[in-house]
Amino acid sequence: MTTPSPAGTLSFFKDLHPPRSRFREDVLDGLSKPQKSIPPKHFYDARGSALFDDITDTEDYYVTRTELGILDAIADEIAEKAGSGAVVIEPGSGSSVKIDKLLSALDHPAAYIGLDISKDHLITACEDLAGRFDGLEVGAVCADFTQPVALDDLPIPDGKRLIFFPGSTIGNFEPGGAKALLETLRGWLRPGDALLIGADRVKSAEILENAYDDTHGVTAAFNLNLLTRINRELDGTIDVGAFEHQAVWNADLSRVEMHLAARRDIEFTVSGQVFRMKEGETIHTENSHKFTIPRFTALAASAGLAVKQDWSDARGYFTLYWLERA
Ligand code: SAH
Ligand code: AVI
Repeated sequence: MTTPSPAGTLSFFKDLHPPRSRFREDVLDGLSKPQKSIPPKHFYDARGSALFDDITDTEDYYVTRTELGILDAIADEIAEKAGSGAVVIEPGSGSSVKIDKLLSALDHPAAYIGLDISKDHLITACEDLAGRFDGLEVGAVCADFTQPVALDDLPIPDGKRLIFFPGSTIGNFEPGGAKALLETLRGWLRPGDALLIGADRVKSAEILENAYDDTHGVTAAFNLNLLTRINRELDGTIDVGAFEHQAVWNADLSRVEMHLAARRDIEFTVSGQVFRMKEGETIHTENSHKFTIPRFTALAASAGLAVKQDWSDARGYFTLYWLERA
């Protein structure tokens, strides 16, 4: 067993205070719609972030393992393209497992900046990273990347920027939102900078549904934790046991949908507001869009980004794209 390195020191931490009140608004709005829904960014309280990490270790969730395999295979090429002294910025960094591979491959990266909505998880992950990479400047930004984030106001060192957006997090947005997010990321790029982004591919319904309903029930726990979070933070009275996790491949919209389905007729309150659900009615909690290469290329182009290169695994499960301003 390796001994973990002691936590390092951050060169900066900036809290842009993703507003907690949005959680209340989003939940109350979402539960008031005919098809109840809650945006997936609210999965990531401390427990949700830890459960996501556990998902990535399950056999059924092929996504993380596959992307890590591609990163291993292309490490030298990426290092060559990024050049020496790159400044790596990772939105939705989570626990930053993939970043170890990328930073180890790069030639003397100058700095790493992690940006995530899940504050404590972000700080711990970035401090750990600073402990592992001696001499690397590590900054952390707690922000919601669906809102404007002015990178120029942050103490980010000069150097060629490599924005690293792995994990197919882009797939968690509907087409309009995905385009808007890519436009935000494009706004962080200057001429010569690049965006390395991972996007999961279309494949059989069976593989996809198993990936989002793993046999150990970790994804179910991740989904149901949203209700626990509502009870804790929004004074909710939801009987979590009255809900079950569902994952369904929607071929028409090319996405896996996650829902929380009521097992029986149920009534509950959130922040004093009363909600009723019929047996079988669902709360739609996440979309995970899957892309063909041409589809993703077209999405990138719609946001003013050109695919300069792409790499896939042998099974064609997942693709990493190198994008630059078109
Ligand atoms: N990059 C990691 C983690 C993916 S999980 C990987 O590839 O495995 C998605 C991450 O994005 C989580 O850490 C979550 O907290 C973060 N996230 C989700 N929505 C976000 C938002 N709107 N703004 C900032 N971070 C967000
Ligand atoms: C973070 N995101 C890309 C994951 C996904 O695959 O859509 C979140 C997730 N939901 C269930 N399992 C994993």
